Amino acid sequence: MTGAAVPYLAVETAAAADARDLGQAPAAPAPENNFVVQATPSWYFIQRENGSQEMKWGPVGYAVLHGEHVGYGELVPNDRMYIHNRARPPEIDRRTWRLKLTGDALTRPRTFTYEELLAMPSVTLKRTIDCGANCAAFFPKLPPGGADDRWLPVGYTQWHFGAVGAAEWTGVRAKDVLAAAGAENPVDVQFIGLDVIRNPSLPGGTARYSQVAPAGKVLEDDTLLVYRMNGQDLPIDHGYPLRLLLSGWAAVSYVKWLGEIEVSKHRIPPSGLQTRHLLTGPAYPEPVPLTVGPVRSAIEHDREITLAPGDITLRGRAWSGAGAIERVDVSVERLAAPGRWVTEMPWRAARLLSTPQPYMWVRFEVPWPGVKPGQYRVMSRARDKAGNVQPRPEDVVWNQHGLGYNGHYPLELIVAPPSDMP
Ligand SMILES: Nc1nc2c(c(=O)[nH]1)N[C@H]1C(S)=C(S)[C@@H](COP(=O)(O)O)O[C@H]1N2
Ligand SMILES: [Mo]
Repeated sequence: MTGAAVPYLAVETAAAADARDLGQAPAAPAPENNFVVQATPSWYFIQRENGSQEMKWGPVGYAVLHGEHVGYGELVPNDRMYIHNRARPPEIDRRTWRLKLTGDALTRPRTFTYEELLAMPSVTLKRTIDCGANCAAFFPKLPPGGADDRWLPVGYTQWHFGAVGAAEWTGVRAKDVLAAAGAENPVDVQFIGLDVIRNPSLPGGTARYSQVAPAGKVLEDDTLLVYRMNGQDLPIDHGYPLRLLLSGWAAVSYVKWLGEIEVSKHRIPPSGLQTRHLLTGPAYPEPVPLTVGPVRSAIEHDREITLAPGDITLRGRAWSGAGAIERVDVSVERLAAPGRWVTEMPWRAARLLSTPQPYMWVRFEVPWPGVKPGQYRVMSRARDKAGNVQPRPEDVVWNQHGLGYNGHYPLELIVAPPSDMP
């Protein structure tokens, strides 16, 4: 390690750092990681698949920032935010880039330059961003009750708790942009990205990433077209130069690298990849779009980490697409015999570390005193102000695309004395 020479160490992969130490040029990204542009060091990210970089929760509670060991504040630094890309981000020059406004609900269809958007009134909001498929790995791989082969799971990213983050977003109101193009009685709005996704199951083999949202949601005051994240230009992997932010909705609809917005007087039926973002399965007679993000929470530790015995403080964060968090409870089980978990600490109210804000995660902590060596699992269960509570894992409703899992799934931790090995 070069220590003091690298004040903010997250921007290098281990391989790049090795190459630099050896005086070599950094290597090109490996083909299995070519859907992401920035460095994603393995001490801050887990690569679930190409383009799917999960945020590790350990560094959220305890990370090296500016050379000091501290947790993240309420916002995740840009270079630590999870990434979900279906293709390599398009190369965009914002001097020639245009946002096209099209569709039969516009009386003045037009384009916007980057500067024109920047000149419009700007809004800055703190918002959690949570992948609709976050926690998908915790779904049983078959629907409860049967191996009906119509409902075998299709492939989806096996996220654990870390397809989530929070940032301060700056942009223009979508409604101002629609008004400047003369929108009249819009019904549905389609947001189309400039990335081209290749998948043999798509008609023609390719599609642009796009999502449809009802005009009612798009015209809300906190629906933004975002160009800044935590005060900086949107990073390439997060949608440079412009992305959508639909406050409270699952991030699958926050289209990145926006190129076109189609404003329609009619319903726009889901097409292409959009059909994978619907809730389908035995519990859904008709496919249902995933809109509002579920209430979820996570503990600020990586899986199966070893903690020292003694007094432990469990910390975590809870969030909901339906608004603000109301309370969080935490419980702990201990492995008493192989396969047999017993209650170690019954559900106990956690202390919220700030006043919960709508659509922002809130930090919580709970003391866990006098912990003895053993194998434990910790669960956090959040409730939002709308009354939604995280269900028991066995009560989560299965769906074929692995969306919306929010059971209070356990995180396994080991408590053991420090090793006396040299
Ligand atoms: N154009 C485009 N937009 C996209 C995606 C994508 O693959 N292409 N992924 C979506 C999904 S599923 C998620 S969870 C969020 C991830 O945003 P982030 O990578 O900035 O965290 O972007 C959404 N917007
Ligand atoms: Mo996602």
